[in-house]
Amino acid sequence: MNTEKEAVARLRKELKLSQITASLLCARGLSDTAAAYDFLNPGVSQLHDPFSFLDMRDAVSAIKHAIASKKRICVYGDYDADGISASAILYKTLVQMGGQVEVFLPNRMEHGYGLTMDNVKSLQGISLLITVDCGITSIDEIEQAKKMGMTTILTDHHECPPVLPQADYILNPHRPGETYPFDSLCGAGVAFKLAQALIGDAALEMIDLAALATIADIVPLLGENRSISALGLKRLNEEPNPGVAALVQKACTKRNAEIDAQTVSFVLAPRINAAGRISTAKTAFELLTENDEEKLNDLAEQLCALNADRQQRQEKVVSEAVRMYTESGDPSASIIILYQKDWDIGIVGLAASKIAEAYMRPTILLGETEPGLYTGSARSIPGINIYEAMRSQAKLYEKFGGHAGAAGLTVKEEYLPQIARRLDGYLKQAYKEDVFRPLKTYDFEIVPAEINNALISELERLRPFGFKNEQVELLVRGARLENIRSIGEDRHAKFKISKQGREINAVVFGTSASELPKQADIVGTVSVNTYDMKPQMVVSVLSYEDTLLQRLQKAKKYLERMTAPAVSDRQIYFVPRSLLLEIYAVLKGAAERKITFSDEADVAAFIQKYAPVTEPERIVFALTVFREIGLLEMKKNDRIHIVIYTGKRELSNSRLYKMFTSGEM
Ligand SMILES: [Mn+2]
Repeated sequence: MNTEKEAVARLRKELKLSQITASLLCARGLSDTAAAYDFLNPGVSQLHDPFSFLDMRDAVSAIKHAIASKKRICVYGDYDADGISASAILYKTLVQMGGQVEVFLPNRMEHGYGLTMDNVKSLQGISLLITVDCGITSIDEIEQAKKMGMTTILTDHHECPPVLPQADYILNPHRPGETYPFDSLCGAGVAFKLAQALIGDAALEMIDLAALATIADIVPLLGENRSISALGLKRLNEEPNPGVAALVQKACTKRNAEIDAQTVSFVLAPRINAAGRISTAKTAFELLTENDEEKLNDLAEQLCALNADRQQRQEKVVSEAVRMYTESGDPSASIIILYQKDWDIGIVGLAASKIAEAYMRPTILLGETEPGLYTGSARSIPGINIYEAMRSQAKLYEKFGGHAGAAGLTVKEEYLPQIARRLDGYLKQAYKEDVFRPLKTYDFEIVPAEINNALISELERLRPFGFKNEQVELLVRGARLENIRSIGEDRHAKFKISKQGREINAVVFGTSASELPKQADIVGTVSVNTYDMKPQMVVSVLSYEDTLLQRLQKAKKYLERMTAPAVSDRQIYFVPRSLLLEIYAVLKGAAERKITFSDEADVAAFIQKYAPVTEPERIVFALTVFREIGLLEMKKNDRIHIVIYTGKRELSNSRLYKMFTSGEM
């Protein structure tokens, strides 16, 4: 067995890499030279043979036959960026081949996700039905299509249920016994493989759409997906689909900035998704398939407006969900399940990701679609397979499907409390507690002297970054922060990181100059600043140990200024009644024994020692609540004396406690 060190040395030598890049590749599981080489050189040669799919040859002949005999073909897609891109790829391919093609995109509000019975019944006169990004769970609907005389080709990438629909041909990399060598394609990735099988290299002209969907659908950016996204991003920058180009023009404020995976995730995909979420996916489909410039500009504008609307609706669901959770959620439960009659089912998935991220819990949010029937989305956190977890309760859903990271479901209202309890039980049994804590990770520890443009351009070769191939985060431990200057109306700051006599420029967003410490462990990404072409670090995490007293003072100030608890405040500050009682007992003991303290940190340390609470922020919360209800006074002469007042007190008389719990009273 080779040791890690030997592997790093071998990669350095054989691929002429720096120590840092070679170590990074090994740490990401690419210690084999050939695998590392492929990773660094994504390209057409790494696209697999589409005919490795079990049913590809037969599916291709069925399609060619339908085209030759002038039969009507329906591409049945989906309303998200993946389903829309998949539909666009196949539509363009079939039109190019001379096919009579129509596209059906279900409407989220009217029909819901995927192939539905009513929609299939509406496809009178269709001879060949090809699903993209959906269909793998639609047993009855495929049967119906066949009854109506359709030949059916099912292309999908979702997990396969135990019994598959009796489609004529199935292209799904997850299908049991499938011979295709890569199982993480997105729906548009599968459609792209079909296009390759049908028209060969001409399909490469649509690889930008496949890349867009691959990034938007959050499939791992590894293996073939890495080549698809790298090639597709290159095309997006050089010769993009005209609709995407129009959207970039409207949506991207920075002229001529490179379109990278982050632009796709944060700018393009949300706008394409917005169409299906709150209006009709048709708008986005047209954008990807039209050519008329004027029409494209109009469509791009519509998508930007829909996206603004989507953001607003999302804010509403998020803030209501936060309120419900902080008021009556159980912080010890390992999953958050919330539902409201009027929640927009096009939005709940996005809102669920925000809640999951904020509280580090898998989250399911649902809205009512029919009386007593709820439809919603689950979003997971890293390390938890939500699909597996939810599948353990499959009998309780009307409809269910998804992946490790996200799932969708339809369920009767009466089952929701039971589902919440059972999923909590399942997750507690299946996972260790530490998956519920936020990760603070970095890839490599470095000193400023090692950061230079050569290293940065080597690290660039690991792009595109995204799911399962995250941005490279570097740690500079014990760095001094010098020349701190505020930028952007003091919302952000610029400074120099210095260590061992060498320094580099750094910038931090969302932290003002006055909040920065003199010294910190800094985790961030490195890039070349386009203004001066010098390396700079974009800081993602600044961690520095405040003294206990500093943390207490900060917490006190923060709580004094608070008017409504923010998303994460409950986890940091809130102390429930039972724990308040324990802290109270400890303070009462100190008062009775006439123990005095040198300062507030000394009081906090005493509480930490005798009560089951360690975080200074929570101690400040407890002390503030006691003061507010007139239970406690801390008298300060040269030392602090604790004075406890007796008599009945109501927690509801505490402004702070009430703010965190107003729904429970
Ligand atoms: Mn998909």
